[in-house]
Parts: sequence; C-alpha cells; structure tokens
Amino acid sequence: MNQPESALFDNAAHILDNFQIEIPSWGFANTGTRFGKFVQPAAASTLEEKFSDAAEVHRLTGATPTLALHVLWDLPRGLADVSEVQTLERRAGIRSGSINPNLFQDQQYKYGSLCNPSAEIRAGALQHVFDSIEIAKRLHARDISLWLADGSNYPGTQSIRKRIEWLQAGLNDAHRQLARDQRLLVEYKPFEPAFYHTDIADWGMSSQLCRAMGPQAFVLVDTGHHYLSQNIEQIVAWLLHLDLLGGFHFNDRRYADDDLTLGSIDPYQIFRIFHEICQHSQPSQSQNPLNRIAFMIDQSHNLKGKIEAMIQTVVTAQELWLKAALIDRDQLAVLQQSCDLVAAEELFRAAFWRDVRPLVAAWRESRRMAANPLAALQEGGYVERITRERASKQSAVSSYA
Ligand SMILES: [Mn+2]
Repeated sequence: MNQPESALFDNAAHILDNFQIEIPSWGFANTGTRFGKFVQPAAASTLEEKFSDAAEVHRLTGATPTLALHVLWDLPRGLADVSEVQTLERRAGIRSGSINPNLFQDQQYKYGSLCNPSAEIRAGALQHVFDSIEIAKRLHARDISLWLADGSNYPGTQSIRKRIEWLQAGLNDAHRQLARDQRLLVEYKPFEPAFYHTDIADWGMSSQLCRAMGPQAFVLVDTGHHYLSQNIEQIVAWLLHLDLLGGFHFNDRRYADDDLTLGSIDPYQIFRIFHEICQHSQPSQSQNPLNRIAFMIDQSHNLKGKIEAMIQTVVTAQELWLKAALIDRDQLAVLQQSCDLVAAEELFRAAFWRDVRPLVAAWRESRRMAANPLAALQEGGYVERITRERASKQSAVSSYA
C-alpha cells in the first residue's frame, strides 16, 4: 500500500473497529406473518440455540457482541431465568443487549396495556415493565426497549386523551425504577396492529413522553415505523438536535413494517441516516454516555435462512456505515455554505457509490476474520450441522418467536 492508501485503510479500520450493531434473539427463531408461519429446520427454538447462532454471526462479522432479548419469549419465568441467561452469555461469549418487555401478546392486552381502560390491566402491564427493568439490572443491560401495540381500530371507541394521561403516568413510574446508568427507549409506530389510532404514533409523541419522563428516556427509531416517503433522516437530525435519540431498530421495507433485510430496498436511506449520525458524533459534541446511540436490528426473516440473512444485514450495515463515515464533511460543509448544489450533491452521491467492499474485506482479514463472511459460513458447515441437530425438534410453534 502506498501512503494515501494505508492512511485510508487505517481510518477505515478504526471506523469498523468501533462499529457495533445488536442482533435480536427473535431473528433466529421461527417467525411468520399474520397469515402463517413457515418453519425452518435450522431455526433456533431455545435460548441456548439463539445465543449460539448469535455467536456465529459475531465470529464471522466481528460487529455483534450483544443479543437483544424479549422477556416473554426468552425469559418466560422472568427473573428466575436470569442465571440461565448468564450461563449462556459466558458460554457463547455474547452479552445480553437491550431487554424488550412484551406488552402485546397476553389476552388481557386486547384493548391495550399501559393505555388499557382497566386500571388493573394497566397495573399488570406496568409490573411487567418493572420486572423487565429488574432483569436488565441483573444482566447489566443498559437499555429497556419499549414498544406498545396499544391503540384503537374505530373512531369514538376510546378516549385518546385519557389514554395519553394513563400512558404518561405509567411511563413516569417506570422511569423512576431505572438505575442511574439505565435508559428507557420508547418506540413509535403510526399503525398496526391498531388501524385507527396508535397511542404512540410518531416521534413527536414519543419525544414528548420522554421529555416528561426525565433524562433517562430516549426515542427509539424503527425505520419500518413510518409513513411511506417520510424523511427519516430529518427526524434523526431533530432527535439529535434535541438530545433525544436513543437508538434504532434497523430494517427495510417496501410498503409498511415489512421487516426486510437492512438496505435491501433502499440502501441510500440508511446511508443518509448514517450521515446525520456521523455528522453529529464529532468530538465536540456531548459526551454523556447515556446519549450513546444504540444500533439494533429488528428483522424477522421467514423465507431466507436466518443466520445467512443476519450476516447479510450486518455486512450491509458495515458497508453503509463506512461509506457514510468516509464522507469528506469539511468539504461538504464548504459546498453547502456556498450553495454549490451540484458539487455538494455529487460529493454526497460519490460517497454513496464508492465501493468500500475491498476495504471491509481487508479489515476483516487484518482482524483474523474471513474476507467473505457468507462464504465462510457456508464453508464452516455451521448451518448444516444445526439443521441436522434441530430438525427433529421442530414442531408446531405457537408463540411468535
Ligand atoms: Mn422495532
């Protein structure tokens, strides 16, 4: 390598060393659509298998040291399951990531959880959030990611105003349970499963709830939870401006909350989001560790192989992150200031079209990983082995993940 090439490699290697993205336990389990579930012989059906699959993804990509857990699916006995999780963490070399309460699957949540008209059901939902916070404390997990499926399907059938008050009161109580180094991340979604109103429909509602809760509540942006053509990077820029961006659930979509592989439909959108974050994370910015942005994946692949899809996702994220991180932002600022529109756009576009794959491959080899993780997965025989081992255990699975 000549001088400029080796400086570029060093810079890229530094960027990639510092890039981590959290993968979800439910991404390895059999999942489906509301029409049905297609069972895969290699899917994980125990938490041990989910940790094992996560370790394989981390071994091949070097970027996924943590696994997001779903309390109902992964710790069905709640706190009683914590010690087993700790054993699996040690065995797999993977740490527990964000803890996700489940406030949508029980029958009692038919008309909502924290926004349910029944005080008793609201209290039960809140207790589950408290338990989730306690589980997170025991597992040294910083983030509790809250997604409410609450809402209504028909105008006039629920009091939107009362539900706001119940929700804010419950969230305030939850915030008081947090340890000093914990955060509550609040997701929003404009529709589905409710189709008339959802109780946290957009980033404005989520931001307001977080502000009222206190300094440890942040907004979680799920890229699939927006109306079509919404400018997500502008929302990200605003949340950064307000110091309210807690993290992301990355996925891609064509129509609604499709949970497709990151970057498979619109890689330029993820690049634009990453650009806003890279722009923000200059050293001059706030160093509060609570403000560190959590990158997480929220995808469920019911047609693609689960481990293959997860590796594809992580590799795509690494490539898009590197493209965005390598933008010449000083030069871009000059062109923006002088309103040199075509030159500014060309600089931006050139960064997107730059082929960084050789750089990422060289980085992998320099870190003792295979240059091509998908090929290495196939050659290593992991999927073949688990297909054999797990095939006989697969049966009709009733829960979502
Ligand atoms: Mn999500």
